[in-house]
Amino acid sequence: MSTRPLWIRHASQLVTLAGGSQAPLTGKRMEELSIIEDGSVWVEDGIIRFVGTDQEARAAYRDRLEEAEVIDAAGKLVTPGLIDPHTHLVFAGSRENEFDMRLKGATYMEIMNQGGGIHATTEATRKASPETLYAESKKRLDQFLLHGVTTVEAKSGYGLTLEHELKQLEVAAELDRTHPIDIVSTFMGAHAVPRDYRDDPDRFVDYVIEEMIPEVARRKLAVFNDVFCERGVFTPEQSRRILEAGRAYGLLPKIHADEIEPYEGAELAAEVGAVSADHLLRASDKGIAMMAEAGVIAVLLPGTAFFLMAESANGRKMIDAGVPVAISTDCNPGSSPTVSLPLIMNLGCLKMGMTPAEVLTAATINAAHAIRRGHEVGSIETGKQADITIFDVPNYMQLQYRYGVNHTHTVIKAGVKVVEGGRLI
Ligand code: IZC
Ligand code: ZN
Repeated sequence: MSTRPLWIRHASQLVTLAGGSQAPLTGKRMEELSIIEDGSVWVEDGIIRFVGTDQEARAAYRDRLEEAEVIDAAGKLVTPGLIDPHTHLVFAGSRENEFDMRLKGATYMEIMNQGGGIHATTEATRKASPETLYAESKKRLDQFLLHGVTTVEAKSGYGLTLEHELKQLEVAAELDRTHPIDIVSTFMGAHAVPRDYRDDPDRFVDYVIEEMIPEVARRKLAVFNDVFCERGVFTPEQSRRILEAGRAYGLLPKIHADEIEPYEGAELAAEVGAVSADHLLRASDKGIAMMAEAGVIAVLLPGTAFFLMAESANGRKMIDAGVPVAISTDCNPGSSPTVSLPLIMNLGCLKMGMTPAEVLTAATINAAHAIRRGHEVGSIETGKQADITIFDVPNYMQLQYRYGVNHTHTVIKAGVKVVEGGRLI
């Protein structure tokens, strides 16, 4: 089916992020945004067909200019659609009571050990029907889209039984089919040890390995397999077993590593060849060096550190050590209940020592690689899917500088306009 071409014209800055489709950008290359002024993009059948200056586009499409629907991006910033590579999108309920408890001095882990935290969300998610979960999660997805995000990763991990993990993953699959945002699913049965397995966590690990992973893989409900490797949750040894078992079924490893305490999670990520290690607030220098060597992507979540009142991961040190860095909201009901990836990018600058150029790379092409989509999305290049966001600021630095405001103006998903003038269409 052929549709009318879409022609984005006169972008004040067209940030293409060209050249990173094969592998994530590292080191100094994270600042190479490949910017075109008075930029122009020609989109046809959902695919980017031409990228250049307005003058070049006019010459290339001389005979067809009248055919196209024009989007005037004068005075605006055009970037690849933002990509969020770490969310706990599908859940029920809310935990503002824990926010209040934490403000009075309780810690995240204390609340979890008393049956709150992930356990509270698990209880609410088990009780919720697929329809309720779908409706709640769709609201969040709409908000992601309104913030310029066109692809998200989504984890299970609030079911913690085969039945309820499958329910969460089925809802994510249904959202992927019906919502403009593309969803890449991660199985995270090892998100917490359920209360009824408290006295024998290894028995739960066996259950994840023997019953959950094979069924999730058989139903093709996930691309990745993730584990919360943290003191008091899953040990590095248990995490390794779970990640290796997943890999045997074709699920690629990801890991929640060194979030609350140093626990050699970064080292484990490198040893198992994880696609990404996420959080890394307390990662060791040795772990960071091992990740750089193994090419493990660091998915950094400064909103979580902010919301837990903890010190952020050292993004600067990781980039300087050669680790490819991506950035994400960690959208979840406990430690980061936000969908604003642009706000998280601002925290990347202020709390992790990254530059506005580096955080933009981290939220586009490197984020795409963190979910194995670097060949399809994450940059504005000929042949790639036309996922494009237009912000109402004249340059990429203002996106971070004028913080706390949603500057998203227009969002194009697979060549179709889905947000215009800051509203869903
Ligand atoms: O619901 O608390 N850290 N998992 C690991 C989370 C935060 C999500 C939650
Ligand atoms: Zn997480």
